[in-house]
Amino acid sequence: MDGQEEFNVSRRALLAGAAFAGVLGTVLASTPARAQETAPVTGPAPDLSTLPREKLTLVAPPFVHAHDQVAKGGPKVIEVTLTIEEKQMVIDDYGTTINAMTYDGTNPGPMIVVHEGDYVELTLVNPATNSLQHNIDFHAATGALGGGALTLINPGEQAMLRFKATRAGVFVYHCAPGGPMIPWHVVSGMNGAILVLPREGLNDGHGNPLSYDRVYYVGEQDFYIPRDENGEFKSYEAAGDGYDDMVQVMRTLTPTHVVFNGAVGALTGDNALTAKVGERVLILHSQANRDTRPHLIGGHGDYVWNTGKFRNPPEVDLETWHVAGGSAAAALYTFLQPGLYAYVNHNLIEAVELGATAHFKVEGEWNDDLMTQVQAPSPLA
Ligand SMILES: [Cu+2]
Repeated sequence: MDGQEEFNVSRRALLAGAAFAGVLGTVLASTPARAQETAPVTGPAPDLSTLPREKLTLVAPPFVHAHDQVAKGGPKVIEVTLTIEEKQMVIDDYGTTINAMTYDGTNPGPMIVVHEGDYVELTLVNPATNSLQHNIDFHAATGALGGGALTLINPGEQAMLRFKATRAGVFVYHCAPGGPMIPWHVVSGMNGAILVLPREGLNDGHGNPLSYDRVYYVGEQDFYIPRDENGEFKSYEAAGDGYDDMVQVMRTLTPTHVVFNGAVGALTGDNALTAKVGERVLILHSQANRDTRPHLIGGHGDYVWNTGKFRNPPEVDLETWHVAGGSAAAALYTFLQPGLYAYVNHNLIEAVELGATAHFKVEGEWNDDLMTQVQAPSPLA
C-alpha cells in the first residue's frame, strides 16, 4: 500500500467512525433523563471573546508546567500548541531503537493542566519534515472522536481544536488516525495526558481540600520491537519500513519493553524523581494502551483516584492501584521515610525484566517508630 492509499484508507476509516459516532449520538440523546443526572452541566455557551486567555508553556515529563491548584477567577480559554515529532528514540540500555511518533518530542507527550470549565484551544502542528498523517483524540473532550475527526493532518499542515473541559480528572490523549494506524501510532509513543482540576482543587471526598507540594507525570508505554532471525532487535530507516514487522509483534499482545517515560531507566539513577520527607507528592500515571498496576515499594497511596476522575471520592491507604488501559490515575502520597523507593508496575516481570521501574529519591529524617532494624543480618543464634 503506498502512502496516498494509506491516507485514503485511514480517512475512510475515520469517516466510518464519524458516521458511527453520529448514530451513537442519536442513541444517547434518547436515553432516559436519569442517565443524564450525573452528566456535567454545560449550560449556554458563554461569549468566548469575553473570556480571558492564557497561553501554556508545556514542559517535558516527568515534570508538569506551573499551575494553580485552585482556579483563580472564572473559566478561561487555554491556548496550547503540540508539535508532532517523528524521531528515532533509544528505549533501553542496549541501544534498541524505535521510530517513535511523539507530541512535542517526548514519550509520553507533555501533561496539560487546566481547570474544569476552561476551554482548551489546541493547535496541532505536523511539520513537513514528518512522513505520516496524525491527529489527536482527547479522552477529556466530547464529540468527533475526542477531536480526532477534526484534527487529522498531513505533514506540512496544522489544525486548531477547541473543546470545553467539562469533567474533572486526568485523561489520556493519543493519536488515532484511523484503522490499523491507531494502535501502531499509540504503541510508537504517540500519547500523553491532560489534568483537568476541579476549580476548587482536589478534595478527599468528605469536603476536605487536598493539595500537593510536587507533581510528577509517569507515562507508561508498551513497545513491540521486531527481532531479526538471530533474535536481535531490528531498527528501520523510517517508521513506515517497520510497520509490517511491528504489527506481527503487536498481535502477540506481548510487549518487548514496558517502560516509564520512553525508555528503560528514564526515571532511575540520575533521573530519579525527588522528594523530601513530609512532602505531598501527586503521581499521575497514564497508560494509553494496556492495563497496569502501579505500586510504590515501601510506601502507599494515601489518596488514590484509580480511575483518575475527581468527582469520585479517592480510595485511601492503597498498596497497589489499577490503571485501565486508555486511562490515567492520580495518587497522592506524603513520604514518611527517607531513602530510595522503587515505583513499579507490580507485574514484577514487567518492572524488572521489561523496564517498568522508576525511583524516588527521598531526603529527610528516618522515623524509628515506623521501622527499625532490631537485629542486623547475623549468623543463626
Ligand atoms: Cu500519529
